[in-house]
Amino acid sequence: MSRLIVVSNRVAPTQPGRPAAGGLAIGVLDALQETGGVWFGWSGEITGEAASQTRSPVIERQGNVTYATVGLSRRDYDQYYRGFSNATLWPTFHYRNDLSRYDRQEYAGYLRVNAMLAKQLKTLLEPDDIIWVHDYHLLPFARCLRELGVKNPIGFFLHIPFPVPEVLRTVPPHEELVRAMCSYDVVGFQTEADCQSFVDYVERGSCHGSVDEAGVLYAWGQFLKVAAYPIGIYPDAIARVAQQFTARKPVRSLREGMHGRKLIMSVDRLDYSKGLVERFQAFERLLLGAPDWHGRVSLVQIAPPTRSDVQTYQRIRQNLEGEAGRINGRFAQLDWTPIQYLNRKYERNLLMALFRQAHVGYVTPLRDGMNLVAKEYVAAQNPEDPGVLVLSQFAGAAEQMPGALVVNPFDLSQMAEALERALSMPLAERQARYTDMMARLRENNLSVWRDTFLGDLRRVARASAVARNVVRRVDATAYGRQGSALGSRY
Ligand code: GDG
Repeated sequence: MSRLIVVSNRVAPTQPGRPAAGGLAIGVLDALQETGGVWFGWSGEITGEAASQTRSPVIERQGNVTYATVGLSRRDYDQYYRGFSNATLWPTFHYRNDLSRYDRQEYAGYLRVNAMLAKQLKTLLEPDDIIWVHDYHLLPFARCLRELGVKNPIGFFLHIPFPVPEVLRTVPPHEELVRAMCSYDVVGFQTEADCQSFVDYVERGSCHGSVDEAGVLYAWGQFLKVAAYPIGIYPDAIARVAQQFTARKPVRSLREGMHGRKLIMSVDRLDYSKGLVERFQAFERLLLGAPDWHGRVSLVQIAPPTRSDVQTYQRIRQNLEGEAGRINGRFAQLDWTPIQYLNRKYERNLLMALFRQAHVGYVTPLRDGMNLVAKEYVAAQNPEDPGVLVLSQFAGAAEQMPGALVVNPFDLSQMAEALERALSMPLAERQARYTDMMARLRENNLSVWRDTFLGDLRRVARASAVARNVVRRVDATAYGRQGSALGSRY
C-alpha cells in the first residue's frame, strides 16, 4: 500500500491543548489520522536567514502520522505567506479585489518558497508515494516537484473559492499560476461552480484548453482531472461529543446566563470574508423591526483571532468591536446584552456542545469555499429539538444544504427576516430540515471526500502512465504538442 503524503502550508500544531482552529487543519488531520501517512509543511516558526539556507525537515512521529516540518525565514514569511498568499490570492479568490495588492517581489518569494519546499519534500519521497497538496499557498508546487524529476502522482485540493476568470485576471501572473496548476494530476474544488470557473478560464484563455464529460482537461500540453470534491465532516462523532459535553461548566453557564432567551450563534475565524459586520447589522435590523424580540434573544459571536499581524485584520477587529458596542449601546437593558462578542478560541468538543445550545446557527460569509461551521452546527443539534441554520448563498455549503434558510449576506433586510423566521419556526419544520441535512452530511462525510479524491488520483495516475506510453508511440505530427509536453513532465 502506497504512503499518503499530505502537503499544506501549515502543519497543524500537534501539542495537546493547542486546538487547530481552521477548516483545512481540522479536515486534513481527521482524514490523515485514519489512513496514516506523512504531513509536510511549515512548522509555523520563523528562523534566521542563515538557518533557512541549510534547513531540512524536522521529523516527529505521533501515532500513525509522521509530521515533517520546516521553518521559514522572515523574508520568506513576509513575501510568500503574508504577501502573495494572504494579501493577493486570499482577497482576490474571495472576490475582494479592493483589498488585494500585487508586488512582484512578493510573487518571486512565493515561487521561491514553493521551490524550496518541493526540494525539501523530495528528500523524503519514496517511489510509490501519493502526494496530496492543499490550498492556495501551493498552486505551483507540483510544477516545482516535476522540475526536480518527481514522477509520483500529485493531486491538489483548493479549500477556498476559485474566482470567475474576470476576477482571476486581476492577479497579474494569473496565466502562469493556472498553467502551473495544470502540472497536477487531479485538481479538486469545493463546488461545481468553482470547478466551472477554472474550466472557463482554461477554455477561454490563450492555451485554448478543453475539458471532456469525464472532467479530463487538456491544456498547455497536460492532461489532468478536474472535479468538485465538497469537504465533509463526521456528523455522528460531532453529535456524540456535542451531547456529552453539554453538562460541562462553560456550556451550563451559557445556558443559565440566557435566562430562557433564544440564542443565535456564530463562530468564525476573524476574517473579512466571513461577513461579520454585515451579520451584526442584520441582527440590529431584526431588533429595529421586531421590538417584541427585545430582551428575548441574544447573538453570541465567537471569533478566534487569525492572521492578526496583517493590517486588514486589525481593521476588521476594530470595526467589529465598534459595531458590537454601538448596537449594544443602542438596545441593551440592565439585564440583557444583545450581542456577546468573544474574540477567543474554545476547545473543539466544547464548541460543538455550545452549538447544540443555539436555536439558530447564523453562518453568513460574503464568500467561503465550503464553511465547516455550517455543517458542524447542524450535526451538533438535538434531533428532538433541533435549531435552524441560516446560511449564506455564497458559502460552498449552500450547494449541499437545502434545508438551511439560505440568504444573501448583502441583503440585511432579508437576513433579518430569515432570523425572525428561524426563531419562530415550528418544531415539525425544524425536524424535517434537520433530518434532510443530517442525511446529506452522512452521505458526504469526510471519508467520502478523502476517498473520492484519492481514488481519482490513483486512477488518473494509472491512466496517464498508460497514455504516456501510447503517446510516445504515435505519430509525432498528430500528437506533437502533448507528446513532447508529457515527455518532459515524466
Ligand atoms: C477553510 C476555507 C473551508 C472555529 N473557531 C474555533 C474552532 N473553529 C473551527 C470550526 C471549523 C473550523 O475552525 C473553521 O472552518 P471553516 O470551514 O468554517 O473556515 P476556514 O477556517 O476559513 O477554512 C473554508 C475549509 O477551509 C475546509 O476546506 O470550509 O471555506 O476558508 O471546524 O469549528 N475550533 C476550535 N476552537 C475555536 O474557537 N477548536
